[in-house]
Amino acid sequence: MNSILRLLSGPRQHHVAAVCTMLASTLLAACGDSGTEVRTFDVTVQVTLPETFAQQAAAQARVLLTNTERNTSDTVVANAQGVAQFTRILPGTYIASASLALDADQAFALTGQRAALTLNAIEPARQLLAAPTTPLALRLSGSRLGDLVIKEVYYTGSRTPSGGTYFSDQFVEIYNNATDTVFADGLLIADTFGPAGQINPATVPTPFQSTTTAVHVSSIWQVPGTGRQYPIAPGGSLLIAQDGIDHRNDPNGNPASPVNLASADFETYNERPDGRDLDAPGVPNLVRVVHRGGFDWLLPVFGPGVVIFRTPTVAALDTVLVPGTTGTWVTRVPNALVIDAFEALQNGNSAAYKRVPAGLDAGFVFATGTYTGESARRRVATLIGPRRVLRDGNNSSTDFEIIARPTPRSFGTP
Ligand SMILES: [Ca+2]
Ligand SMILES: [Ca+2]
Repeated sequence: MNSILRLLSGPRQHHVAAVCTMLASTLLAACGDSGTEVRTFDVTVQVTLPETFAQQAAAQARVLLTNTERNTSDTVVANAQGVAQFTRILPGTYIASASLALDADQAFALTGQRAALTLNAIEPARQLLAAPTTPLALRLSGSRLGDLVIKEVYYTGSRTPSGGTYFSDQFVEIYNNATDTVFADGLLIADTFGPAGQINPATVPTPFQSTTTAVHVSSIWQVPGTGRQYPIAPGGSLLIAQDGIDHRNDPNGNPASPVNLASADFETYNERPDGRDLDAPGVPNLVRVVHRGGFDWLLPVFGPGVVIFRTPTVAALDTVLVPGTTGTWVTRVPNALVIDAFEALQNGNSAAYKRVPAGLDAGFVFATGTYTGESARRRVATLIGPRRVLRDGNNSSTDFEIIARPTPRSFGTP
């Protein structure tokens, strides 16, 4: 209506202005600077939340319609249906954008994660000469970064039909607990240094317990990729096998093993001259960054600590000699790099053996014994549509439970 006001001040165009004023009040029309009639129109914007959220309408989203020629913006707050209605829009080039800030409680209701979140959406500039026949659609996106969690660690191993021990069927499963795709490229995974409990009378806890700002790890493996090669969808997972075979049916396996890991995303292949670790051809290999220990990435069957972390300079991490040893080395990973941690100890009396700093993981789980086929699985906190949001209180005591059989890629009843 600014153009009409300007016209009203110009006496030469007085009668045109009068006509336009009448039109504006009845037909929602306006006048151009030249005095020719310019129709205004309404623009409807439909704002939706990310597909993985509990509901789709982005109520209370702040929607901006910016005229790029005049550099002016109109703001409308979306209604409960996520609809923002703009009126009396002049023809021109516009950018539609929206934002929505969710506090922790709002985010929890929509995503299952209690953390404040800001969502945004922006559309490329478009010419609007008349009311669009369909609402302009804006899909908000945004998520906390680094929402990968350790979903399951099957570390106890299994018994063979003749009562022997078997641990090549161990696996770690990493889960995308976020609302957006996370790329696993470059992700690092490592096991903590130190015993899981009073394994024998001489066993002592890790000497690194006094270090609360870093975790000390033995071996480090890395997901390959250049940045966007290994997507994990929300609610999806990355399955890392010690050996990527069907342990129940492979001649190198154990008919009594509880798992088939032939479709794992990755395996830890520890290439060595004696060929003791087999390279399953169908399962890609993690990058072996640092390997210290056995013929494969062997997690302690008494209970491992596992961390996932990221750093662009893994080679720059400190290598530390374990006090009291002459040749046992570990790598120091600052807590700040750690995305998630898990800890299992030998039994309920093993708290003194904790290896993961409490700032990363305040507790631990324990199985009933070794080679039991039991697995440690993170509990489901809530369901958002079909997507499970897993509990993430940085405390393995409450976040995890021991289940009777492993459940790779599922949450089935074991
Ligand atoms: Ca292997
Ligand atoms: Ca392989």
